[in-house]
Amino acid sequence: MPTNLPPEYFAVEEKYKAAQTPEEQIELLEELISTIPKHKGTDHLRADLRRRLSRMKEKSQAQKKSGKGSVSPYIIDKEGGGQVALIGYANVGKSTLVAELTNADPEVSPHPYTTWQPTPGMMAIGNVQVQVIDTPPVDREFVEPEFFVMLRRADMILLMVDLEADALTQMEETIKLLIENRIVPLHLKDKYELPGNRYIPLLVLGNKYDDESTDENYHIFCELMDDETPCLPISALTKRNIDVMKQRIYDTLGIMRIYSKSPGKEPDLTAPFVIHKGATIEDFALQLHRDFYDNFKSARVWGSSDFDGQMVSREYVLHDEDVVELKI
Ligand SMILES: Nc1nc2c(ncn2[C@@H]2O[C@H](COP(=O)(O)OP(=O)(O)OP(=O)(O)O)[C@@H](O)[C@H]2O)c(=O)[nH]1
Ligand SMILES: [Mg+2]
Repeated sequence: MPTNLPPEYFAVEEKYKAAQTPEEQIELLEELISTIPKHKGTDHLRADLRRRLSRMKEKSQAQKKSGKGSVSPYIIDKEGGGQVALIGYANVGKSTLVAELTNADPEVSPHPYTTWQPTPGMMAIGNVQVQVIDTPPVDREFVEPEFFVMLRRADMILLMVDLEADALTQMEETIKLLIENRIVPLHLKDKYELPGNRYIPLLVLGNKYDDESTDENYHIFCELMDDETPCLPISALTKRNIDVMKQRIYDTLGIMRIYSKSPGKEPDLTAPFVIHKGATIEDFALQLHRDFYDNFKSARVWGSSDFDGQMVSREYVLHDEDVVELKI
């Protein structure tokens, strides 16, 4: 037991010991963890308590399975052009990336096991907003079952590894854990094809690739890993390669931007509609409004293939950044 715990710790600990219901215990245990100062001497204590907390939550969830209960923080409504879950071992830099690139403000700390609830934030890729979820560390011992429920719903997984640590083990162990939970990275689909599996695009991010002095770490990682796994070195801290990362995410999500135009007016190029690649005029009309879908008489397109206001059919397949005018 570290000796430098603050008095609040002991006060909350007393209450925790006296708690009567599992809900009360969970709440007080969360409070207890928040009273512990973060430094090397408390890493073990915090990890132990988190483990206990996650077991208690798991138990209480199993009891509540009949239906009722509070809404899980792992059920996150999708927003924007896609939902991307950022996962990885403790301390690799997940929260740093989310704090730097989105409107969310998760806690960052040099000590492991800082994040213990998922936090979504919106990240701009050009004029498209994409949702990125910061998540608690992947750790076999206390990952919550709902973590995998969240991942199944996501459109893409970013698996962050720490190039300054054992990045290969981090990557292999995490992928193993995903597959055990029937979440298969898309590039491994042929190897693990089974009914009930969820196949999802995955990009490995080798973080802490701050400057040239860290290049060697990435070269070593690349030599050890296979050629199939999509991978990109980045630095959440110095933002090295962040634009490349954004482009990779955009391409992987399989989305495109379509601008809507009213007859006789200019389109608003700052506010695209985001739609899946391969979408037709009809799909776009449906996304705008059911009334458009039911009633539009003609459509004109500017943009792709030098189109300059040509009339197109309902089945016309749109391209990224097309401008569309629907006439009712
Ligand atoms: N050098 C370097 N340090 C980084 C980088 N990204 C994050 N860090 C540092 O790594 C430590 C951990 O960062 P966090 O963002 O809290 O890591 P995390 O993955 O969210 O950790 P958990 O919440 O414990 O899972 C902090 O000290 C960060 O400043 C990076 O790109 N380069
Ligand atoms: Mg974190």
